[in-house]
Amino acid sequence: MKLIIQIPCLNEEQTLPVTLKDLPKEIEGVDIIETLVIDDGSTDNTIETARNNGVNHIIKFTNNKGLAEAFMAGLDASLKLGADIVVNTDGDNQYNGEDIEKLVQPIVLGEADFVVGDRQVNRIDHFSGTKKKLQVLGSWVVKQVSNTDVPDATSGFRAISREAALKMNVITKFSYTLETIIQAGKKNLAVSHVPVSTQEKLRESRLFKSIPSYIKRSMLTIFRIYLMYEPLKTFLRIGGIVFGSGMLISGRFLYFWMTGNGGGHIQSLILSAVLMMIGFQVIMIGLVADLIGGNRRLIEDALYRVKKIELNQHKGTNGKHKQNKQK
Ligand SMILES: Nc1nc2c(ncn2[C@@H]2O[C@H](COP(=O)(O)OP(=O)(O)O)[C@@H](O)[C@H]2O)c(=O)[nH]1
Ligand SMILES: [Mg+2]
Repeated sequence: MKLIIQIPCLNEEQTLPVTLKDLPKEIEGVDIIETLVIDDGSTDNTIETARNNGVNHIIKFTNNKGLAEAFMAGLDASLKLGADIVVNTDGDNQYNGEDIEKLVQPIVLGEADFVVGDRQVNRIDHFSGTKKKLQVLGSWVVKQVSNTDVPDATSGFRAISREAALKMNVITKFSYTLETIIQAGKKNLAVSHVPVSTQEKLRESRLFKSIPSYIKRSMLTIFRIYLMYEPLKTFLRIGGIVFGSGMLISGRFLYFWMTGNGGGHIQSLILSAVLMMIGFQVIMIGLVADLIGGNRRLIEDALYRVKKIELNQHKGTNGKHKQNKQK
């Protein structure tokens, strides 16, 4: 069993050495542990630092592409390197390397495909009251829309099985954390969580810039991903409410009309017709979105199979390289 620990980094030369030093050298049930740093266009010496501290694999982006893209590039490279499990951790030593053993256990034992490290946010001293409340609320929303019971949705400390990594397709730019959980839930992967400890804060968070922007981006991500997986339900509800209101107003008009007081209610009749038309359109959009959703599932399945073929071929060429070298 091969484990690759991936660390997305943006200017982490100060904190990367401590992070790397804390990573476990051996774990029960795992034969090989390797490290992978994804450098997202850092302007400091992150790459040299990674090299000097014995990182096995480095991916370098020429410019800053954002955390979600770095995360996906890491998963892709880990699959090509033959990882059976991928662990994602942060370059600022927020998470405790020792906990990686706990994090991968459910996957090693074949009990889970996707394990999230639960920081027990309320216990973190350096999080402000507002940040704690926001994280708890965010996690609650993610729980509702994803049908999972992950208590700490924004935790970047995760273990992912090879199978789950093959199925992940992150499309939002902001952060992979919420999207991957919703996807894992909607794709029926075995999602699990374990309590983990956090370390002393070494620097300010770069993702949590301001509260309003954080809320806006998170809500937008959750809404988009939910809509992608449940378009019919969402549009049926919205359309149903609008159409229903129109029907009620129509009913009221009919009542007046039948009791001989139909005159003077034309305005409400127009309103009711408009509402019913809009409601009907929204329901129609839901049907179209549902058809597109069906298509997406087919595309995702094709992508999954293509990735598998690609990885098999990759394994073949890698083997050949090795043989050539031996000659
Ligand atoms: N690839 C990439 N990584 C980033 C970016 N911003 C932050 N990170 C990395 O994401 C991880 C978490 O970032 P951090 O600022 O500690 O946010 P926190 O999770 O709120 O503490 C660290 O390993 C950072 O190096 C970015 O723009 N691109
Ligand atoms: Mg941090």
